[in-house]
Amino acid sequence: MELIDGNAISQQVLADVAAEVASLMGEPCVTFIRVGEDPASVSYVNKKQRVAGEAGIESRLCVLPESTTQEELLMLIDELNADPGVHGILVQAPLPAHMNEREVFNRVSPLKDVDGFNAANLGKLCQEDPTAFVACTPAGIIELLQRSGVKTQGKNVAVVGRSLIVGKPVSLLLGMKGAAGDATVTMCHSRTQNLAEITSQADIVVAAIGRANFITADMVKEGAVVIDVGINRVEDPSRKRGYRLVGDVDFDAVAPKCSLITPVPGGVGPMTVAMLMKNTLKAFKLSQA
Ligand code: L34
Repeated sequence: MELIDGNAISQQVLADVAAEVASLMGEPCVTFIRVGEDPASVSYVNKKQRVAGEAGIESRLCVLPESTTQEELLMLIDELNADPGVHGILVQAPLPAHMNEREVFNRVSPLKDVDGFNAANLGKLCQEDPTAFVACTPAGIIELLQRSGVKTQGKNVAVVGRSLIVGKPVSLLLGMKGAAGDATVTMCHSRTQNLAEITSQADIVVAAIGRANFITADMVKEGAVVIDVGINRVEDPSRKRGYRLVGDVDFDAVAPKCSLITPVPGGVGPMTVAMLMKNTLKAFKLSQA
């Protein structure tokens, strides 16, 4: 068993981005919108701002109170859409329950949609249009597999989870024509019958269901590649923060069966952040074109 080191691979991606940013005339700028004080969102957005700075990308942060109305949020997005100094816009999810996430994601200009969550970019992704912005976590998973030398062509992949942010787009990407795709993908979810039967036949398992330790050893075949997208907080009084992060995979039991597996933390998470910088660079270049 070998670990896929997401921290190390994300550093490679970021070094490439930083080198290209340094050669540009002008500085790419990404603007984050965070609504409310969800602790995970606070920490992810902070991390994204720190990494942006390291890559030579300017970042701005708009924090809105939990009580913000949908209309107020949409107005802010309209302003940022119209601001030529802002190349990328990211509205951190989850939004408060009174908001309509789909409407919010669709309001971001498709040319500034560095999250790849709006309908135009998802449509382009279906069309296999290379100008599409691809959501950062799915794009990061593809990059991890590529840079770890995992061949996907003709492989059976079980994606567990069907979310807009991970399950659906990563299934599309892995099934797409080309060297990073050409897999046979089964997208599984909470209503799937014989889930263990499907995952045990998979050469590659992508776990994105958001339930701690959901994928157990009996569900994975010997020699499989396992990508754990889960980031679940489990109470742990022995830690400073009072919790620790675990994935959707029962790591200790599953890892010995795998040829390659991503840890949590240090797997997919850092790749999400790195791919955001790559998308921001792409948005900057689009704005200059
Ligand atoms: N709009 N909302 C929008 N875009 C996104 O791409 C996200 N996501 C998800 C939540 N909401 C979003 C993120 O940024 C999840 N996510 C994210 C970002 C970074 C990390 C994990 C999830 C990450 O860096 N994880 C580290 C550990 C961080 C820690 O210690 O808390 C890791 O090593 O996994």
